[in-house]
Amino acid sequence: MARCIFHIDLDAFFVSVEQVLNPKLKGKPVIVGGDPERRGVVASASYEARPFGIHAGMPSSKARRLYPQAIFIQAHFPLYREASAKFMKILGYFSPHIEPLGLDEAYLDVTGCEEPYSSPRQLALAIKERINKELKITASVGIATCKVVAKIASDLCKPDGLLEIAPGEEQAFLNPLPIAKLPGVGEKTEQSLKEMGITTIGELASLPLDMITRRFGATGAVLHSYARGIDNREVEAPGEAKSISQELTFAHDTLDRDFLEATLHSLCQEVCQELRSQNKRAKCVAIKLRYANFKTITRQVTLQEASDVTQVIFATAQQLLGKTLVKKEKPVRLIGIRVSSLVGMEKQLPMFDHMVAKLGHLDQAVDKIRKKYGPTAIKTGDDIFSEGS
Ligand code: DCP
Ligand code: CA
Repeated sequence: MARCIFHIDLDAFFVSVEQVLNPKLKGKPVIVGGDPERRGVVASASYEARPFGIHAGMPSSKARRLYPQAIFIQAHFPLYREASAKFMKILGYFSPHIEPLGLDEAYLDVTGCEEPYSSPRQLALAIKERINKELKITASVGIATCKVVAKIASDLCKPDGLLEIAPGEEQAFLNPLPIAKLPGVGEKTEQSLKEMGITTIGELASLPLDMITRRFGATGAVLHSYARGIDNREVEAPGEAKSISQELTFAHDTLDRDFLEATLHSLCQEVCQELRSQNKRAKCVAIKLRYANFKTITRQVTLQEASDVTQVIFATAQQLLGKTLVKKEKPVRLIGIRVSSLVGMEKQLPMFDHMVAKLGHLDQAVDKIRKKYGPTAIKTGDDIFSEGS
């Protein structure tokens, strides 16, 4: 299933916070930053000041030369931090998968979170509306199947914008854009690329990979895949574990479906026990199969609600396995399970499903006994089922 990633960025953030406190500043050329007399730099410029060439990072003295009538304000960081905390909290109502970038930007993975909205676009509008209502600040949202395209989209639709790049449209969207729009292309890389005759993202995408890696090394390979709209990075809070996985290579390749399921079950148990010991739940479940000819495939699905319940994770993995095996009748040499998009307990909604809650209590009891008496001390009904089948 294609992912649905939002990049949300508040417009002229420092300026917008100042305008909320002093509404007389609204609609005016406002510049927040260091003192022009003291070699300060511009931190944020209102959209009314930007046509004069004023932008963040420029010396304030230069900004004043370009636009003497502009209103200069010193930065008030505690106010911006307070607004930032409110912003991130709002995003948390819409998806547990938030990756903040600085104070006023974040990625949000909303795959499977659209409910009760009719589309990602409606969800994005609801987020924008909520930010506007609570913070009185406009935000711009880019929607795409990956982070890099979502980020470029939000940048292009500023201010107060919403730009959705449909799955499959990534390359066509990126092709005509100047390479400087690609995150990771700074002034130096832009210059080097221009020397190679590359000015657009499409031109970079169509170059052979080895030509780019010879010139820019591993960074070049990353930029090349971004230029093609390929970015597998997950949305994750900094410092959080990416995923938990277990896999097993068989002594003999097998086609035995029951044996594969039983193995998958025991791998799920190990992974879920690890999840619970880290106080985490997983939103994504993936299985991996390597066939006798070493061809390896993965299949992934996003759960409605994050879970650490063995039976829930196993049932999902089992379905993925079933779908995969229907299509391929080739002997399998390795099977694996990976859970990702991990969320902490504090971000969890209460468990509404009574049955799932009960299974969760059972897991906790089993964990306790296994911790005390070893992994084979207790068997649950589904263990016995796996063995017997
Ligand atoms: N910032 C800064 N110095 C910079 C760039 C940014 O102090 N060189 C601060 C001030 C900005 C905030 O970070 O308000 C967010 O940076 P952005 O690049 O997102 O800029 P803005 O939010 O001001 O404008 P935009 O509407 O383009 O997002
Ligand atoms: Ca911003």
